[in-house]
Amino acid sequence: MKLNAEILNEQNRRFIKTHEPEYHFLADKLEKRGVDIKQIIEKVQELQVAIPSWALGAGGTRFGRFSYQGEPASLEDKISDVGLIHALTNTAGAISLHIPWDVPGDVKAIKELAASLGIEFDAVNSNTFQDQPNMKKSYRFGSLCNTDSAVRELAIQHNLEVIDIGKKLGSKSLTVWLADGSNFPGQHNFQEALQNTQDSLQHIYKSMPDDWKLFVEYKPYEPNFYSTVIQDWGTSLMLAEACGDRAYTLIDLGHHLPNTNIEQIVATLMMKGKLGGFHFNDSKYGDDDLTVGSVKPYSLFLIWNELVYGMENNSNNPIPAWMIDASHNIKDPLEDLLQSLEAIQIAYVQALLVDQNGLREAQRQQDVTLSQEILQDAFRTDVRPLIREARLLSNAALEPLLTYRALNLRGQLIKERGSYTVASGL
Ligand code: AOS
Ligand code: ZN
Ligand code: ZN
Ligand code: ZN
Repeated sequence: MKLNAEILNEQNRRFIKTHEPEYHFLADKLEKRGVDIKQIIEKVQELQVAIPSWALGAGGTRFGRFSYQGEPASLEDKISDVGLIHALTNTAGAISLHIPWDVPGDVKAIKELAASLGIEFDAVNSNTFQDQPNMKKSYRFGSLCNTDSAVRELAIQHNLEVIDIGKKLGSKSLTVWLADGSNFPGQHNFQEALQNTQDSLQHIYKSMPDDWKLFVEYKPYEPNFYSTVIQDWGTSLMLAEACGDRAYTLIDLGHHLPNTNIEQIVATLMMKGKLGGFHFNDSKYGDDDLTVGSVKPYSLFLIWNELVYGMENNSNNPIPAWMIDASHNIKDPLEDLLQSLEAIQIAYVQALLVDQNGLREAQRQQDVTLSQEILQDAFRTDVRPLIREARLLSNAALEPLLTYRALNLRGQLIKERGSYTVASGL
């Protein structure tokens, strides 16, 4: 199923009367303050967030999984789902694959399908946290960190295969997230586990093409509950530095202990030019992988504020590779992703509205109250009309979620794919 401009235009007609006055009211107000609306709209149109292949089906917990009707059953289905989200929002122009969940059969056909929908292949993800059928050795006690060199070699070779698949598709980066760690004190020699991991990552890094980036993701706990080899941004940064210039830290918002100041981590890494990848989600307790902005929208704004500052001031840092890393158990996964994309855009635009000069001046004057006011003024602006306008100008949907429902897109997917589907991979 494919959406075209005609279908979307017809839907947009229903909302245009409400949109226009709301947009002009906001645009006038901001322009009077000296905000360059055109530039902000362009930035919104440029922002593209990759969708991970595993977010397109309903996820689950260790207690069970409730499948969602009409889920994608193949890589082709997953790409066309991302195509739908991208047509509605003009913000999801990339997909991030997980190997071996998404090994492409006919590479040429897959590439053509993606290109026809305006979808690029973002970072490829390796998987050494699950054993695959017929493996000679097991990852039970870790992969790149394992005390057994044969297991480490197996995990390294897997990463090289993932790079090969990515090369064929046109990906330019590899994301490594390791489940490696220990469940009980004494299980690991911490130094040996870290050293093995570093050696293995260096091997993988050296095997990447010259124009590729390596993203090293950290996470404090889970699936291991006593120690995790790459537990925090410091460890990730250390490993990235040990690998080389094209190795970077990847921040996943859910990978922090409660109340960690993530925006400060963003600032620190960008100052060093080492923030390469970014996984959006939200959480209350741990790696909950909930809809972006659903629990802590002000934190999301403060994080974007540092991202915007870094993009404007740290030319040594590449523009991070944006991805949503969420996985929902009970909602329609496509609706969940539409909500996440909107939340990302809202926080981004609010951060773009921060009066940077005023803030720097207030900071110099040690005016704590004014500094806080400047941030909160931006955060409390309802920027949705601006985002709608950006979508309208890109021939996308003024109201993606309402349009998705009005067109009964889930119903059509169920008709095509059937009611009792289980997304491939997970
Ligand atoms: C795991 O917790 C990490 O967030 C990974 O980035 C990702 O979710 C995983 O590779 C998919 O299973
Ligand atoms: Zn992640
Ligand atoms: Zn995670
Ligand atoms: Zn997560």
